[in-house]
Amino acid sequence: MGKTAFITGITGQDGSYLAELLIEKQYNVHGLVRRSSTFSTERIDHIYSDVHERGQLRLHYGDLTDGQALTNLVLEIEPDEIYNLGAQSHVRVSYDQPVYTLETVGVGALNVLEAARLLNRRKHVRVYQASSSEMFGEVLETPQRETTPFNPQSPYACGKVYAFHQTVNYRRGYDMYASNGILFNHESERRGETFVTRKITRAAGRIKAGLQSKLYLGNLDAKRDWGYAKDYVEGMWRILQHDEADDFVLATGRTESVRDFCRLVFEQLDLNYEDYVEIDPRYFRPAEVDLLLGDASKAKEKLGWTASTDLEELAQIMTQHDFDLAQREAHAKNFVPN
Ligand code: NAP
Ligand code: G4F
Repeated sequence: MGKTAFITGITGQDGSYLAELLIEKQYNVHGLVRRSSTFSTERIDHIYSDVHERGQLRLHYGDLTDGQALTNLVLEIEPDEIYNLGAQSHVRVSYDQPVYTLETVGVGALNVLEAARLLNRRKHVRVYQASSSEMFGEVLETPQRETTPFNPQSPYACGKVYAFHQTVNYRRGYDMYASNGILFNHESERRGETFVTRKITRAAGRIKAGLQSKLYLGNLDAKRDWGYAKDYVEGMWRILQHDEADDFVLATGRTESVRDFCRLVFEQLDLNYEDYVEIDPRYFRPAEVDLLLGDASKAKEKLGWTASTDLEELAQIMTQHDFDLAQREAHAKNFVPN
């Protein structure tokens, strides 16, 4: 029988790709989903219908902030591996909802570690914590690596630093297998539409299809190290297969600005971004992270992991996907039933 994994955040971008990967690897996958008045399982519905009969994917209602229910669930499922991907993951929103963000990102991670500690008394479990390059904030060293000091710039990043240290503390204090993946930005056609890359590819596709005329953005000069989410979930899995728990940076080693990404995407649709992009100060942040650039040489050496999709390819995948989507939208809009 395959291993059992428990994924928090399974309905998100990374959770959906990770569930696919683990199912391919014959895992039994359990996922935590929040109850909401409309379904939030769009990214995993196709997996559920494919493997439903085999019972390889099971979803459970819960919330990272409800530690008691989370512990009950973990003790019932008895996973071999826990991937804690659940979070209020939007940096800009974390300024509007700082306490809630800290509850999910910080205390939520602690709830997962506590549940794992209790399970660990009767069964060995490995925990992956979704740490973030945002923890480097106003960077103190470039490129950023595992030894670079953290200097967080947002409530979200402060929560991630807290969760990072708790993960290390549980590893040391309770001799648990608990690892941090310090992941730089990774995107895809499943990226939430309010993150900047997807906002750009969605808008460019809609502009090309005649559905939209302008794209309003904030700081175009911020630079990010952007990779493809599918490559990064493979890295998460490799982190938990390593013989000992440790912390790893996953990144591409290349940084580009938001402006560069706009240019790349609009050019693929034979458009000039300067004709469509306008600045709206509402999208500026109280404090900005100006530059992220990761050094993933430890992951390459110890895990054999590298990011295999470059930025041009990533932009192409997302732009094509979102142009197709916009064309379907345009078609549906113009469809007049008999
Ligand atoms: P995402 O698409 O925003 O997904 C977040 C997931 O967390 C969703 O499934 C969401 O559920 C769930 N969630 C939110 N609040 C929750 C709560 N209180 N209890 C339980 N689940 C909750 O994020 P992502 O891009 O896949 O990122 C995955 C993780 O990696 C996050 O922890 C993020 O902070 C971290 N990270 C991401 C990146 C990146 O570039 N993508 C880089 C570094 C680290 P709903 O569907 O119900 O909203
Ligand atoms: O796409 P973003 O919102 O991603 P950000 O803030 O880098 O955070 C993402 O990556 C982190 C890893 O480093 C994750 F931990 C986190 O969960 C999330 O996945 O913004 C990227 C940059 C920022 O500098 C922002 O100021 O784009 C700039 N930007 C410019 N205009 C915008 C916009 N960002 C958004 N979301 N929307 C805009 O209109």
